[in-house]
Amino acid sequence: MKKLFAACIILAASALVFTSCGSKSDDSDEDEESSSRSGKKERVEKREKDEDDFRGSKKKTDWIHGEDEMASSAKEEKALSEKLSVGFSQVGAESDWRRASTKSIEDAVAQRPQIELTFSDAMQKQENQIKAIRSFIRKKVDVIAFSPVVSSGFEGILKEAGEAGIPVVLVDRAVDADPSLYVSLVGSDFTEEGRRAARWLIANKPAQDSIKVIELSGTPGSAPAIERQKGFAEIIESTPEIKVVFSQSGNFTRVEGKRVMEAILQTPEGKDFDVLFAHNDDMALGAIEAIRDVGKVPGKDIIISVDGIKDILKAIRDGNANCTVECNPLIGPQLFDVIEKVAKGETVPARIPSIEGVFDNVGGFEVGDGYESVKTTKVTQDIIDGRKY
Ligand code: GYE
Repeated sequence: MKKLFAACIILAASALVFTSCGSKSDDSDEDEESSSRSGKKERVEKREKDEDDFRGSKKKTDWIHGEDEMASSAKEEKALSEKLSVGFSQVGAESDWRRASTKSIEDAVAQRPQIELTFSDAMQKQENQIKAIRSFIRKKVDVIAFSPVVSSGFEGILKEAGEAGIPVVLVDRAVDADPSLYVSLVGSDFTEEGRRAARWLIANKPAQDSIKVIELSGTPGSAPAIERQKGFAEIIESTPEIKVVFSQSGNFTRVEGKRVMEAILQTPEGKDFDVLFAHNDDMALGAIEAIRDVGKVPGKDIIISVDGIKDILKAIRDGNANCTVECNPLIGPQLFDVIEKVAKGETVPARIPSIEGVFDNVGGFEVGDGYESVKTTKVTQDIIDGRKY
């Protein structure tokens, strides 16, 4: 709880209007009146109430912002009443990708004064996320957005949001629930990312009869872990010499990636691996440390991962890793475009994909799906310098 509170403070300090830490007291009065909020009058009433909530929450964080909430003039009152309140529940801060995604959301909000964001960090726990979403419903925000920690188990809370008339936009990860329970999913195609990783491997595989792959998978039950594994398996299926000999979760973090790899490297099968496929760069970077620690040379075996963070691009440049399939975390602007449309009642596509490439130490390999051509980009210093995360 302390940690969670600390995370909340950090986020609040970075200029977000922070009104929920998913704390117990925040969630105790869930049966507050649920409103349909369809009519204009209700909307206005709700906004007026939001205004009060907003001022109330501001009071709570006053010592951080050093603002005088009593100073709001009639003009400011009006501006507040026109705000669009959004509740966003983030997975956590487990990877560089995730931190870049949070930053992108903060930056997008900073550009849009009309957005009043309530940000909550789930610290990789679904229960925290459900609590946060419930508190957004209670607050009667205009739109709820969240990046689900895992795929299953969200039906109930999505139904609660639906009953309260609050549209939900999914960010980055999908849920295993009736699609009518949310309006759109803004994010990457993880299955295709897994396929791209496998296509790259097939194009660059060592000439030997048996190729042993270690797979470091992401958070169990999360959409990127399930789908990257599926896409990778689908493509290597037709190349019988490629075999996944270990598939273990490193929970998308560097620390766990390293720990799991250390254990695998102690097994006879793991010791002689040929390829590491990590579901994200952070786990690959942890594994590279583990490989070094046992006196092996990273880069001798093939290392492929997903995300495209600066640190892995450097590792590719230095010959310590081979390929990263890009997954774009900078979806803040795209997300708030969608949210604003949804709030206006406009129709938005059910699926909004991010545009992504693939980086390696060679360049020019075709890793597309046969319909769309995707050629790998060789990592250069300019690319590393231009990377924001
Ligand atoms: O690949 C990983 C992160 O959901 C796409 O989550 C995201 C994944 C990303 O922690 O680094």
